[in-house]
Amino acid sequence: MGIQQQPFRKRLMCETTTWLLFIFVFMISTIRGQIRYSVPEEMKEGSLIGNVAQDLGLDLRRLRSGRARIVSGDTSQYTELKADKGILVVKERIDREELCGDVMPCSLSFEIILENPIELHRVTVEILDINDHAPTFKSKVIKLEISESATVGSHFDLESAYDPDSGIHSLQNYVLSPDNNFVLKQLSNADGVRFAVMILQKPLDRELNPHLSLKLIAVDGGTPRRSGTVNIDITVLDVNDNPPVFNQSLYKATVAENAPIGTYITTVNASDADSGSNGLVSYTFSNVKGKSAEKFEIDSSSGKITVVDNIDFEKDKKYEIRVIAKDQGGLSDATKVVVEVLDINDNAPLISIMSFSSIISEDVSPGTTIAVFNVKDADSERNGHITCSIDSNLPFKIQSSLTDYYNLLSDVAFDRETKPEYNITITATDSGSPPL
Ligand SMILES: *[C@@H]1O[C@H](CO)[C@@H](O)[C@H](O)[C@H]1NC(C)=O
Ligand SMILES: *[C@@H]1O[C@H](CO)[C@@H](O)[C@H](O)[C@H]1NC(C)=O
Ligand SMILES: [Ca+2]
Ligand SMILES: [Ca+2]
Ligand SMILES: [Ca+2]
Repeated sequence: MGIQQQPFRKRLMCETTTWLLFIFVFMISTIRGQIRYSVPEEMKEGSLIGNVAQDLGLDLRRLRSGRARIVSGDTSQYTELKADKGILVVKERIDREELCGDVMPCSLSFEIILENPIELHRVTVEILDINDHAPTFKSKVIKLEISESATVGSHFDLESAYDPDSGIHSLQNYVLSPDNNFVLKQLSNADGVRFAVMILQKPLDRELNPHLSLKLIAVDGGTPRRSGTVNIDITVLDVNDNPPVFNQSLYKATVAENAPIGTYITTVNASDADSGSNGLVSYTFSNVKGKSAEKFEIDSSSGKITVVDNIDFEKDKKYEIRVIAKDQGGLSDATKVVVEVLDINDNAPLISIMSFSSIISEDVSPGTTIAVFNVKDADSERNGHITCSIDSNLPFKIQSSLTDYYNLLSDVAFDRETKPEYNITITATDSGSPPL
């Protein structure tokens, strides 16, 4: 045969096919008999392995007289020969995983010796695997941090599970749940250990889902199947993929002229869906100089707009301000704030005499123009609507001519001898409240 005898392992004897073949050939020539049994692992102490007496064709008396016993004691702890009954039983719990690990098939070999005359019988007990282990992961949770900009097809290596059982009872498959964003790719390395890689198939969006919670389940092929689970906690890292957005494209406000400095106008508001500095918005006016920018001020963090200079309706009736919101990553949005100035009655009418004949002849006919005057009021509407009057006892009247122009006319015939002189006061009044 040319095969050298292998040294027995210290505690366990797990043979290769070649070794079995060797034993077989060896036994034909030197050993009287050999028997083989198959038992599952984890059998109770005292469980029957086989009827040795019967299988070897020996009677119980011969066993007794030959003081039959097990030799090659390295694995003798597991089995016991009950010579009185001629049976072989389990003496101590047999754990296939401990005995053989990955080696298949797993068996115990020993000899039964009888004396007077000496007889040697080889017994091989094959230990069959049972599915007494579930696949397990070392960690309870796998934590991953993945940028929301990760491209489809990106790979994420996952911890593999371990199931010490053999063959079909060992790890067969991985399942990922839920599988919306990722799919699993299952691979085996050279020594047959199965592992899984998670592949991004649908882009992540931190604004939609900042945290994903998945389960990786490892399953064996037993009946019933056993499984082990590890949680996969994914933190989606932000990138600046959202600009700030104003909640209104136009903000309208009013302000009374002469409003004191610090008067509140309005608050603009832009939101940014990103987190941290990518979502931190600051507000500025688009133009730093110019009438609008100098009359108002914006709080860069709150968007609150207030008055910082005197507002005069007579100079500007409306302001239009462009406001820019910018995040720390440089993305921006713009909006328009229209501030309408409300007039208040802060201007009195102003009378100017354009022409005046201070001396008139007593025989002028009634309706002769004595003076032409102009009244101006810088306010608008009612605040600038003028009425002119004179003392009603005087023999004069006022007639409006062109816009803002008035004529002072004689109303009756004069008589110098009765009254040589009149002192006339013209009063111009606007319609504001209070009137000026
Ligand atoms: C900005 O507007 C949004 C919705 O329009 C609102 O939820 C948020 O509270 C506002 N922010 C401030 C500071 O008022
Ligand atoms: C926009 O935000 C401002 C300031 O927070 C708020 O007063 C206003 O109601 C918001 N407008 C809309 C349309 O939500
Ligand atoms: Ca198993
Ligand atoms: Ca097992
Ligand atoms: Ca942003």
